[in-house]
Amino acid sequence: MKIIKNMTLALVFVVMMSGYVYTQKIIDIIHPVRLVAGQTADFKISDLYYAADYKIKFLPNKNLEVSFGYRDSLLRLTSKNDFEGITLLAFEYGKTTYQIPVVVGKVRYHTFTFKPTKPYKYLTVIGQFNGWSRQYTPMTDKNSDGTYEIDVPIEPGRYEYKFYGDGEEIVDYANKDSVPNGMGAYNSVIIIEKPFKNKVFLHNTGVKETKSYMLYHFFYENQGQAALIMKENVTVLLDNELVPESQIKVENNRITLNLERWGMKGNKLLRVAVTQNGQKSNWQYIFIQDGKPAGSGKFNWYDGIIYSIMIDRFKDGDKSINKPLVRDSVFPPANYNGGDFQGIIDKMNDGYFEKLGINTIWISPINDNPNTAYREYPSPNRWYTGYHGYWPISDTKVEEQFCTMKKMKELVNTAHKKRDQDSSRFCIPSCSSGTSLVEKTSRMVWYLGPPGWQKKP
Ligand SMILES: [Ca+2]
Ligand SMILES: [Ca+2]
Ligand SMILES: [Ca+2]
Repeated sequence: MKIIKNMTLALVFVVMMSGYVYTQKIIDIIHPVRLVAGQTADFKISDLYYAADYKIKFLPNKNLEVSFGYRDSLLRLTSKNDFEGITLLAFEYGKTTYQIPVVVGKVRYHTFTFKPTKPYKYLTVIGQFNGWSRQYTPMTDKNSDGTYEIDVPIEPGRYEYKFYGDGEEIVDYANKDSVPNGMGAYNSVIIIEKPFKNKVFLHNTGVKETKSYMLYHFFYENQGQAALIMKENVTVLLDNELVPESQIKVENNRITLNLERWGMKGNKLLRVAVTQNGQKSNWQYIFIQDGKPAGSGKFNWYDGIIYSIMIDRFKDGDKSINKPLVRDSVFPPANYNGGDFQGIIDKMNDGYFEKLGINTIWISPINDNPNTAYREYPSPNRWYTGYHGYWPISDTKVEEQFCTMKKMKELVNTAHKKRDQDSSRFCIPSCSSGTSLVEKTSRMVWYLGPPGWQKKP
């Protein structure tokens, strides 16, 4: 008996341990963080992903100085070595090594200069790049040669600007490029060119499958490129983990990833990007389901082409239940306009969504909203109704101007019938936020969800 008891305890321990290991897996996709070259930035690690705890260990990175405090879970990154591009910051958690993609970009400065014809006590440059602020960019003449200067950090683009001296706006007479400012005067114009002249793009050129491998093909396009790319220029992540170089082949700007099929079960995200001489390509994101790109087989939610319906504004299918608020002060576009469940059913039966290529419908909240109006606080203080559905007052009653729960079920059944006929999808009612009803409302979402979802809580 005692042995059995001990075995039971051991079993409980094993179960607990496996539970422990399970919690040590990061499910969230960690999105790239941005850093300015040569500068330091702080990131709250819990903003990057969720985990039961943040007892993680960062591995050294040649382009980043890294410090991490367990107590405040603050990650401090400084880019070093004048690096620009994409680098992966690796950390260990549980038994897995994860990667945080870090995108480092340099800030470009433009020097504005102005040689005034008379002395100014206070001179500054104002423009679209600084919101025409008269405070942030004062100009100085450090070498006393009569020309005032300032270096302004500025993104590529076209900007209108002026100088501002002692209460007076001054056009840059040294710059011939100016445009009327709509107030009877002129603004000077400057164009800041992009730092890289070459247009680069990473193309997804398809997938092939063999018995034990999936082969993902890409082509890196870069006209005027100095040298072909090598493996070290290619960043490949499967979920948050590094795809080792042994699985990457690069030849004449063509990239092939050889991924073993057995490791590709379930839903995964493949992310690929190229960075060369500081210039970054786009990211190619490929959602994968059991090794194949989502959409190549059975329906996946990533394939959902969503039509978002605000019920009241979509189609008035049943005029007998229209009951807009009778109140002069209600702003007419903010009153009920008559859209309802019947209108959506009619359009589904018309084949309207299929013609548009829509396979998923998302409808606004269906909960009963108050039959009164509320006034917006900021001016012009108009009165609004709850036509949008985001002011729920009941977690069981359906808004009477949309119809009844019975009609809602008819809508759901119509969508299901469509799905069974031609792979159209079902609608997901939005969940209201900011009220105590959120939890209950989201249960409603589950209950109305498609097959395969949790039926009832
Ligand atoms: Ca000067
Ligand atoms: Ca109606
Ligand atoms: Ca109501």
